[in-house]
Amino acid sequence: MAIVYRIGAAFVLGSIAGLTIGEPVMVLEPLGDLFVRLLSMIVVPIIIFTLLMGIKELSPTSLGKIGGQVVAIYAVSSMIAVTIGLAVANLIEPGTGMTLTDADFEADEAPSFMDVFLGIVPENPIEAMATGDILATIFFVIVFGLALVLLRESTDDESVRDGVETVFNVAEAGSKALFKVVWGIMEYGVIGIFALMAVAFAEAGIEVFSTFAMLALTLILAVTIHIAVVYLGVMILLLTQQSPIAFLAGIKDALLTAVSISSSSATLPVSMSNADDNLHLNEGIYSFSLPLGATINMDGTGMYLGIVAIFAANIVGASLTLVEQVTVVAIAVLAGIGTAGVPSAGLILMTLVLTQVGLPVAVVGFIAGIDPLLDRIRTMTNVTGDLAVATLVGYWNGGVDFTSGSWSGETDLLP
Ligand code: DAS
Repeated sequence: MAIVYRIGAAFVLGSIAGLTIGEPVMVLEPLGDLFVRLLSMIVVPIIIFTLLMGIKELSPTSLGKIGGQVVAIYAVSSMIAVTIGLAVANLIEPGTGMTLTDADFEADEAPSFMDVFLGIVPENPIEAMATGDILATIFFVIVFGLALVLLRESTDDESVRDGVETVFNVAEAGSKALFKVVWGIMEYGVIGIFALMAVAFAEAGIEVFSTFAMLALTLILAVTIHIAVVYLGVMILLLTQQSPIAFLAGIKDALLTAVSISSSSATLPVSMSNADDNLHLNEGIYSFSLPLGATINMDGTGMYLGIVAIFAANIVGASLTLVEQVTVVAIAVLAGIGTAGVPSAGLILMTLVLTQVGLPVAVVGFIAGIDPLLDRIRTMTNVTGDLAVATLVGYWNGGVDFTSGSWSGETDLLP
């Protein structure tokens, strides 16, 4: 049986065990804690390797005007997505009325915005990685990666160019190896989630279901607003004067694939064929922007990270200051850049977001059980965003017409 169904079964059976057996299931608590620790273990290395992979694609020659447009729109739409997530979460307040008692949350004083801003630049990058300071780690890896790309383009020394390729090859092997580790962790997750759900329901009782329902509702509402307003309303209808219905119809294969496999990266071949056959976008545009988007553009994920930050704060009876919520936006956008579109990517990123704002990481294990369901919603949103941006950039660089299928523009991306 596919892992996603086994996790779903563990979620349900663990919940039932917690509700029916009660206190004795507390003995399982270490098994749940282990699952959370395993997820936390790979956050920093997975960010470093996948971010280097994403930057490798940003070669200055292709970066150019179009690349700059693509990256700029990805950044803006991700910030809007996380902000919508936080706004909807502040409205619905998921997680209120329930406490996660074993969350050892201590309300440390809120950092000032300047502390957070300056803190992005690490005094010691290795220490930042070792202490899990993700914003500083991402900042250093982006700077280092761009330096490698510029060195590769500018040097005449073959050995230096080979050296740069070696670094990127190590990053590629490392990210592929770590995604295998993710699968292994999710295999163990069946046991870990059973334990976490049993403990959660033994401690909190039946009202936990309403808590999960509120979390799912918050995500669905935020995603609907973002897709309807930002993608369909602004990008497709307003800016490219194309029919939003034709857009959705054109990308339905990619959306169904994304919902089924919960991986933007694995959906890429379908996204590209929809972009070519149905949206009639120029290959020079989509062959650059879609792979990049699958790696660095994860609006659904970023939005969810903002929602979970509010959810976690409510569960421990805390509230996030505006500075902390802005910090969450920065981390969610940067973290979304740093992780490839693979199943449970959002679950892994959740640990770093919560750690950075001092919220209990135990919440990750707690909601891991419903993550396979919420992951599908996030992935579908991520893929929709990638295709909407490819359409907009295609329109800006020569025109797009879903119906006629004629491409009128020229780009400098095609070799
Ligand atoms: N599954 C991720 C993706 O492929 C999304 C996530 O985990 O948030 O985009």
